[in-house]
Amino acid sequence: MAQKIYSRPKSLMPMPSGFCPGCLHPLATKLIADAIDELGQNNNAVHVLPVGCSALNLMYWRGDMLGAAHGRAPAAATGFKRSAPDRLVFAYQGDGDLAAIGLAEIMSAANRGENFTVFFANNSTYGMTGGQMAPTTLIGQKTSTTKYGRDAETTGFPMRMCEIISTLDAPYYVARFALNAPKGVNQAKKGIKKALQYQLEGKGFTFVELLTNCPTTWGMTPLQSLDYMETNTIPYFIPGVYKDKGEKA
Ligand SMILES: Cc1ncc(C[n+]2csc(CCOP(=O)(O)OP(=O)(O)O)c2C)c(N)n1
Ligand code: SF4
Ligand SMILES: [Mg+2]
Repeated sequence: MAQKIYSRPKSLMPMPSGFCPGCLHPLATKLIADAIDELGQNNNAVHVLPVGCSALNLMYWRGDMLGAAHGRAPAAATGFKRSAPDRLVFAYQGDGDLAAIGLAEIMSAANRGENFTVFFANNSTYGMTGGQMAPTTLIGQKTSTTKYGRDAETTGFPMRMCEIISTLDAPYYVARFALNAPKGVNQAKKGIKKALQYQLEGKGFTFVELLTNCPTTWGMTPLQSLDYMETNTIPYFIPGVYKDKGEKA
């Protein structure tokens, strides 16, 4: 007898995807939507949209959304959450958005311990605008603005946002997961749900980095991009839970 093994999360609309083939943004979005369903929050969640490919969720998200200017999602989320503390508020930002133009906003919101959740899709490039170097671009990674590979002498080193944010006193939960293989996807699913649960309990700022890809601007097939993540991205951006105040040491 046929058995149903998959259902579309309630928070996602029945639309064909506009993301490039093999992009991990839709998987990240689905994991967030699954967690929101499991927590029974699909009518209560507010998705703060940034600028970048993650903002394509504008077409797929069924629930309430709030648009923010480039990098300003944590500031917009702060205002919304403070005025409507019972809503489940999350921002879903790319690395150009969060670690470049929005660096001050994410650091300040984390440092204040604002009670919302930030999901950070780190694909080590500015995907939407054509694959320019981001603060998270790896040393040696070729982008449209680092034709010979990123060079630390002229552009510095890739920023590790989980490590930086976890040094602050206020954040309650800080973790990084890689979405290129099933093990990391399963861990991410649990971490995403945990972060949202902590927010519902009023614990404060929660931050989940999701290592993703951009096969289109990386100039790779989807499978090559997953291998690139395994051999290049993951050794530098080491997955793990960097802070969890709910777990006693
Ligand atoms: C104020 C402002 N500056 C620049 C841009 C152009 N812009 C649009 S998306 C983007 C980069 C997004 O990169 P990232 O946040 O890493 O998201 P990705 O597309 O890689 O998921 C930039 C610079 C803009 N829309 N607004
Ligand atoms: S440009 Fe990159 S990040 Fe944007 S949808 Fe395509 S593969 Fe995904
Ligand atoms: Mg990016």
